[in-house]
Amino acid sequence: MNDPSPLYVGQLNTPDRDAARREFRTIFERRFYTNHGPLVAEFERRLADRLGVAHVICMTNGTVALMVGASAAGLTGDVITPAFTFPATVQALSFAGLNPVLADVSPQWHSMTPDTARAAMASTSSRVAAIAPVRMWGRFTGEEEKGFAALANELDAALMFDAAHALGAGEGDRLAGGGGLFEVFSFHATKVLNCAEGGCLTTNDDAFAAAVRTAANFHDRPDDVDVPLRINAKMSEAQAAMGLLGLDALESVLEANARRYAHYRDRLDGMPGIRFVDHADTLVSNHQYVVMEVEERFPISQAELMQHLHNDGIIARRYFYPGMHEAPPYNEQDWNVPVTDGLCNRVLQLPSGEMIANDDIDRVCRSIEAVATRRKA
Ligand code: T4K
Repeated sequence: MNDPSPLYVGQLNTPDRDAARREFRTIFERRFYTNHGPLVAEFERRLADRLGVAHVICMTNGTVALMVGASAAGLTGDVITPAFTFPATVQALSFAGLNPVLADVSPQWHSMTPDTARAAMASTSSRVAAIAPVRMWGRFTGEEEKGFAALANELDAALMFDAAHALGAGEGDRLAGGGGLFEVFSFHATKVLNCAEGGCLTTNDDAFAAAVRTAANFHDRPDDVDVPLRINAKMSEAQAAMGLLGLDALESVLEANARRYAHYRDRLDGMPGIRFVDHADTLVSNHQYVVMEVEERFPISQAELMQHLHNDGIIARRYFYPGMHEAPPYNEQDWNVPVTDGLCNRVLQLPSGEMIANDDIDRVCRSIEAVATRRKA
């Protein structure tokens, strides 16, 4: 039998080929490749409409959008942010000159809560300038948002959401995008909306939007305002073309994701030692990730299960490992984040996205089932 092809995590959606050819032909015909071109403007308009926010500012990627947003807000001092996140969250805040203070997360949803953010204040004696929660796995609740807003208000701190996972996710009719001073999204190849690389900042604050537009471009724009620093963070026309094609397909991508997710659940729900992290019963999920915890009672550990899956060509990932509290330079300090510690050794990400058919999901599940019946060593 031929070796089956590897199965990856990440959405890796491809646009309709004919539509892509047409869209890229217009870029070549215009010979207008970057610097606030018409496709970027159209992508920003359509995103603002979809997310229900006043301003969308597209940039090179989500990391840079967070960095530019934090810098344009003119903040200095401490920022409370979770230890359990992709490195980009914390690195971008450091790059913007802020001092990250790492908070623990909820064991159920893996995200920082107003309570864990408050508890993290024990790790700092200086003024907290900002709170930067992550909408982990795309989870969004208005109640938590209110809790963070109240804490930010009490501390006179700015509130910014890393919504890299949350495009199209929400609660009822309200989608992520309009929280705090700003939110940032990622359009990396592995996301539901894919510009190969890309990201955006969303805000309802007109003055702040002007500051971000200025900060994201090195010089000379008619609407420039005063900002502490400027840098080239512009999205190109090629990226915007990918994004527009992705927006056309977004609804069908989300539906297909939900179907794939349901198939995983049908196969693995009830397996002792496996817990899925899914908020779709009560909230709108984009199912960008298929997240599970490998519990203590499962016959082998998360790291061993990952290796077992890799041996079968299933490239599951440990998101996130190590936690940011163990990653340099943040590991120079001791952090009190026991939940994060546990999750780093339990959470596993399974293959998802357009490349994964039901047969592939069956293959992943068979591979997990093959070890699930072993006796624990
Ligand atoms: N905040 C949070 C909470 C985030 O999770 C992220 C990014 C950010 C901020 C920053 O946003 P960006 O600056 O990236 O816009 C991936 C993504 O690169 C990253 O965007 C994402 N989060 C993170 C959770 O996952 P990696 O390095 O772990 O995965 P990567 O790029 O190796 O891709 C996964 C698999 O997909 C690979 O095993 C191979 C396959 N693949 C990947 C690419 C890019 C392909 O087959 N084709 C491809 O083109 O970070």
